[in-house]
Amino acid sequence: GGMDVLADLREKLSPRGDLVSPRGRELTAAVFGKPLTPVEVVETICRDVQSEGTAALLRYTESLDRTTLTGETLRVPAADLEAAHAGADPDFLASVRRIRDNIVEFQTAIRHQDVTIQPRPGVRLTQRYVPMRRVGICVPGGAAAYPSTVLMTAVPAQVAGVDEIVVVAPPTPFGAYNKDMLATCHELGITEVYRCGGAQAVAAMAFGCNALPAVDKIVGPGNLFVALAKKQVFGTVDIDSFAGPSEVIVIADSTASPAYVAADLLAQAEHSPGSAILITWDESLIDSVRGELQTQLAKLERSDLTRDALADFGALILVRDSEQACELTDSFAPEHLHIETADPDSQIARIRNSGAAFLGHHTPVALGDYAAGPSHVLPTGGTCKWAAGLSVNSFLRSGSVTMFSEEATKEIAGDVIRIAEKEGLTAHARSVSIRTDA
Ligand code: HSO
Ligand code: ZN
Repeated sequence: GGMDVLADLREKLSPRGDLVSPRGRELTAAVFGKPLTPVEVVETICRDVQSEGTAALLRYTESLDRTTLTGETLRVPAADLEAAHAGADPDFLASVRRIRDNIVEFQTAIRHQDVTIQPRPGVRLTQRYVPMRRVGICVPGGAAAYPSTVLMTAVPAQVAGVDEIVVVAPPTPFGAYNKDMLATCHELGITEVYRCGGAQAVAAMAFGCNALPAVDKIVGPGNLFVALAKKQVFGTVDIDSFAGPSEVIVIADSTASPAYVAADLLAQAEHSPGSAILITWDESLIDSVRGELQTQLAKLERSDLTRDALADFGALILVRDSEQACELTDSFAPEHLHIETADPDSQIARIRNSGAAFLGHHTPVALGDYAAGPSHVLPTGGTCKWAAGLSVNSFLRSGSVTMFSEEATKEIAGDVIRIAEKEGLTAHARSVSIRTDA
């Protein structure tokens, strides 16, 4: 049944599973002189970077990323950022600016505002939201270049009012040497970009070193090593969610276009690894989507990678009705949910768990990936049951502010003293009575 298929997929997609390529395993075995599990690799790297700082960061960049850098060349020079921007396609930069405006508009609207109440005369209670001072953004650079990730992480941080934004990207053509990514950084006014990735970059940002001063929070996607490293340093710094492969569930009915649905599934599988699941109660849609997948796959640029991802992490699931589709979706708790039905509002109302939802036949997930306004950094692996997608509010820390007048303190004193005495904390009681006992 659909439930079992989804449970199997969840297991396979879990970042605890072995998602390291054979090449990756060989490389780490060579670097560490013995085969280590991904968790052991990450623990070792974090420990070394914490104790040796810049030297370990550069050493791992050399052995794992095959790039020799120094404390100076680790950071992308301002001239390179300017040159990338000057040489960028003007239409690309215009898109970047329009997208930035979309993100700013949405993130500004949802930004938490300070709340103050005066429940009684002389009592003022505030919850205030303070931006973090310095945050680090991981931009991937393995399988594809992601200027969109710079937009979807840095702009929410800027709207929050973060002072210093650091970008790290692995020293690869898709990463720190990618002109579009660098041009995007420059367009957004980001000046601190470092050529490092993997667990070593996460460890450096968490513990800080001469070449890369520590941040308060680390966000952004990455491979399994980045994800495990973020988990490892949580507590030293804050992190966003623990990101695994990207996922979509498409719920569709007979009003859906098989060609659209297939295109939406392929867009997710293209992330490779990416998981793409169709749930429908229309049997004929399963067949027509299967046919469309074959036709469209043949024409794709990344057709082999995408076909493999579909084979490993794809599913077409037939259910009884809309009700069952919603139940299954809720239990899987997908990162992305796309509802291509006659009345998507009726389904979304019955689904609690999804990182981001896209409603209707004209709202492909790619709109959200690139341009709509909500961030595309979302909780994967079923973690949207308790985690939220990245937003401006991810970069704010809340704190309370309390102020009582003398009168108001006298009014509440009896309750405080009574409870303090029950707890045996007489100094607490005394700190109140010293003010109120005439
Ligand atoms: N779907 C990815 C984001 C992305 N797609 C970036 C294309 N570029 C995770 O939400
Ligand atoms: Zn995507």
